[in-house]
Amino acid sequence: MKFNTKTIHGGQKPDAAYGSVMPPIYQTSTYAQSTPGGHKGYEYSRSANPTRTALENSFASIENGKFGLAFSSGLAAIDAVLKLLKPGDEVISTNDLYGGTYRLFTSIFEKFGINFKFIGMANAANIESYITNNTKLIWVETPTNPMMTIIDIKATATIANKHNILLAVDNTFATPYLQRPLDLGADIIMHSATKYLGGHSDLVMGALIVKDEALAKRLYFIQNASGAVCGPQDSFLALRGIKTLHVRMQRHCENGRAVAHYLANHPKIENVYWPGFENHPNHAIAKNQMNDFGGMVSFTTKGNNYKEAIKIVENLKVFTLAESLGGVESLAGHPASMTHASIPKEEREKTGVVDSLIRLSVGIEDEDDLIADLKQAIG
Ligand code: P1T
Repeated sequence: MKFNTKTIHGGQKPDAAYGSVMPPIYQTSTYAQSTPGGHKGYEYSRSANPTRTALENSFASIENGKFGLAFSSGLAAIDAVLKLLKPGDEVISTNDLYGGTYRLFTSIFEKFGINFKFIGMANAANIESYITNNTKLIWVETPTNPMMTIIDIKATATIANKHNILLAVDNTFATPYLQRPLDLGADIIMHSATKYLGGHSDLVMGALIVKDEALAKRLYFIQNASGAVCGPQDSFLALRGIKTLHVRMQRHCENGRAVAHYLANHPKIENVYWPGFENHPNHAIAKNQMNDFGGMVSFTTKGNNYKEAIKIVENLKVFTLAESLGGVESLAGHPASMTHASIPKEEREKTGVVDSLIRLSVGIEDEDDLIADLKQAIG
C-alpha cells in the first residue's frame, strides 16, 4: 500500500459488530468479563481501548512501523521514552528543540539522575565525540523547532547502531508524508499528534512508533504502568485527521514555499529559515531525506528588531498569534516569549532563537491571502 492509501486504510478494517467504516468511539472505561480473565481482548481502557487501538494501528502503518502507541500529549510520549532509562544513563539531544522537551529533560529527568548533553547535530559526525559508555539514547528533532535545522537521520542512525544506542526521532514537523525515520534506521519515532497528524487544532496527543517487538513491549508496559493515555473521543478525531494528512501536507508545503520566498525577498526581513532554500546550510540533507520541505518557516526582522517583530505578530489578521502548529489554519508565534520561554536566554540565543524571531505555521488557506496578510503586517 502506498502512503496516500495508508493514511486512509492503514491498519483499519470495518468494525466487526455492524461494519461501521469509521471505528466507533468506544466511550467506556471497562469491559464485561464472563469469568475472571474471560474477556474479548479488552479489560480496562488505560491498558487498551478499541478506538485507540485503531489509531495506534494507523500510526504504525503510516510510519512503516509495526507497533504504535498513543499518549495524552506529545510530552507524555517523550516521558515514556525517557522512562526506558535509569539513573546514570546519558542522553545526547539536539540543542535546538521544542522548549517543553528541554524543560522535561532538564527540570524533571535530570532530578532522577539522567544526564543530558545538548549539542549541535547539523554535522552528524559531531555526535560521536560525546558518546560514553553511559550513553543510552540519542534524541533528534528534524527539522528542529524553531530554527529548521536538518539532521541527517541515516548518518545518526549509523552512529547510534555502532554504539548500541537507541535513536529516537521527533517527527512532528516533517510527518511521515515528508520523511520516515524508521526506514532511515531510527528505533523510535515520536510525534506531537496535536500538530499535523491531528491537523485541526482540536486535540492534544502524542504518538510513539517502533518496529522492534521487545522495545514495543517495554513501551507498552510504561504506557500502561504510567497511564498517560488518550481518550477514545480524541483517538477518533486523530484518526479522522490522519485520513487527510497527505492532501493537507501537500498544500502546507506549497504555501510554505510561497511564504518563505516572499519573506526572503522582503527588505525588512533579515533571515528566513526554511530548508527548501538552496543556501540553507543543510539543504542537501533535507533534499535527500525529505519529500518536500514542509509548512514551517521562521524569520527575523532586520537588525534583530524586537519591537518590529512584536508589531508584526500583533498586526497579522489571517495568521493567528498562538502556540502550536500543524493545523489547517495559519499560526504565528514568538518563540522567545512563547514556545521556547523555558530555555534560558543565553542557551536559546546560541541556536539562533533571538528576540526578533517569528515562527510561522503556514496553513492551507489561499496563498494570496497569506501573502497579503504578511504584506500588511510587515508594512
Ligand atoms: O504539546 P505536546 O502535544 O505535548 O507536544 C510537545 C512537542 C513535542 N515536540 C515538538 C517538536 C513540538 O513542537 C511539541 C509541541 N510544540 C508546541 C506546542 C509549539 O508550539 O511548538
